[in-house]
Amino acid sequence: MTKQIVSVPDIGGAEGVEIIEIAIAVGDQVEQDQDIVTLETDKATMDIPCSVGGTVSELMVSVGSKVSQGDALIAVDIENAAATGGESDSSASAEVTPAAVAGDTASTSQIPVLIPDGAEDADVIEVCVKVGDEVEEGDSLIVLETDKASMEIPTSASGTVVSIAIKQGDKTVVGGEVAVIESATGAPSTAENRAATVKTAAPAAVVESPSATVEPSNSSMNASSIPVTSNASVVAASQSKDVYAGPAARKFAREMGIDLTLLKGTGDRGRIIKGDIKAYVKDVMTGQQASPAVPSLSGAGIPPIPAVDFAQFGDIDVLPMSKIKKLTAANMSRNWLNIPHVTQFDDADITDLEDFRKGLKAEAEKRGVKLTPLPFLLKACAAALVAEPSFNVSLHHDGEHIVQKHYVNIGVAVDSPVGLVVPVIRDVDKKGLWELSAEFMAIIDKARNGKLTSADMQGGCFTISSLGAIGGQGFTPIVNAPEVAILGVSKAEIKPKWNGSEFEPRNMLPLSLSYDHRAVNGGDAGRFFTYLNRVIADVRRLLL
Ligand code: CAO
Repeated sequence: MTKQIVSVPDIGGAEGVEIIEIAIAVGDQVEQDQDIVTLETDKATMDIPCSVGGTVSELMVSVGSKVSQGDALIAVDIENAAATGGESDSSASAEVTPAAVAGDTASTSQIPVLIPDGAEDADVIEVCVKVGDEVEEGDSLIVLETDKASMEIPTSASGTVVSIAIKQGDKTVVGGEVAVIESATGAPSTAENRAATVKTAAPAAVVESPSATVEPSNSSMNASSIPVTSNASVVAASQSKDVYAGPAARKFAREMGIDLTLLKGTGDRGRIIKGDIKAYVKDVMTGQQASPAVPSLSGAGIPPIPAVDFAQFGDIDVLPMSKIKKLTAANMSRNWLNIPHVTQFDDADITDLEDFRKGLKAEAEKRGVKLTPLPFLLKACAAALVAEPSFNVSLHHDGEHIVQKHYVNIGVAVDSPVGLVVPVIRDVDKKGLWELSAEFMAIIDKARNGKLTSADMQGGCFTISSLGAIGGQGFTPIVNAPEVAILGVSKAEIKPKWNGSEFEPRNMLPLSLSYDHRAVNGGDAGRFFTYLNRVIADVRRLLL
């Protein structure tokens, strides 16, 4: 095992350049040419690749450090020193300086890549390569953006980038040089070859009609076509132009198909780094981050709500939404748009239930639990789900099957300081009232203190959303997919009820049952709701 120091290569003479991102940590395996740090000058950002492959044993810099050529960045332990030259101090610049590769030799030629016709007067929004990079024919060198489209300018030759004549923020002119590629087997660097480069890269047709069917911007290209982004990507590209992110992060986002405007940067000054993109993708894959609400709505052909400048009407503050609030908003939109909801209303008579509950208060106190109506409702809903299994289902994702569940897990919507969360209580049908009350209290406490794990919120069959302690006569709850139904509970009130001979004061609990009409029909819902109300009205039925 040999330790090698990786240092700052030739960075064009820039001194004291700030490190704005470190992409690796001690213990990481790095490969040769893998980007390890990103530097930022007042003009551009650049990724510094590792000159060797191995295990990172030490970080010699941190975000905010100022570095110049030759400064040590990291130490790397390598298995076989001979394989990488066996030097104890390897400068990353050795292999990548323009000086080292410039100039024609007998076996190489230098091929300039120029701005083609039709790509003039565009903004350079990204430079995808750096001096020293190995590129394949068709790889993108730069990304341009006009007010109509974004497009990538590919290299027409494979080889090493020996110079880059353009930088982010530049405006393009036809024939302007983008970069020079040194090609081992390339054609000679002649005027004829330059013309060929322009000709094969000419994007005029696609640039003039950006809505035409085109390859996605991140696909690899051949030299005879320059893909522009699809309409959707054009929107994303123009939005992401204002995002604070470096070329490497932008390139990575394009590869992953991520719209950078949806991310919050954790880098210096809010800069989006690759780690933010990875975390976003992970959240989406694990369901902790829903697909963005607004873009998906627009994508579904629903006209977006126009932006309004509220400040013109009076003083305002624009406050950030918590992660949970954003997630709830996206989930609600998704569920509201996907699920054909029906909501049925009824009042359950809880006069006897309340007498029973109040009679248990002293015992509840002794047991250290607070007995609200909710554990009774949990028990009653579990009984109804068992009695009417047509409600204990989910739609299969293939859209052709129904998943019949033989377990009874019920979620309870909790209004927590960070937003609305729905922890799930498992096997409600198998638990007694005291056990349920204790578990209910514990999970509410967890929810209100932000301690819920994603496992606590998974696996529900049905949800209860109670605004009973707050007020209101009824509401239409939104089904919490993939569940098929949700019970809304409002504030109980004494109402006159006709008993056949006279009006009696009864304690009535307004309930609203929303269900997914794709999975459940009105008859099933009517039977479920009637059964539920009967059990609530006479909790002795829970024993049957
Ligand atoms: N009618 C009248 N009183 C009620 C009631 C009802 N339906 N439900 C509860 N109460 C009473 C309780 O009995 C308790 O009074 P006592 O102390 O005298 O017994 C009091 O209101 C306070 O109850 P609580 O809030 O401590 O407990 P809870 O079990 O009723 O509710 C919870 C717990 C977590 C459901 C609730 O706090 C909550 O967060 N609700 C919000 C849910 C929400 O936001 N849903 C989204 C709506 S849109 O889909």
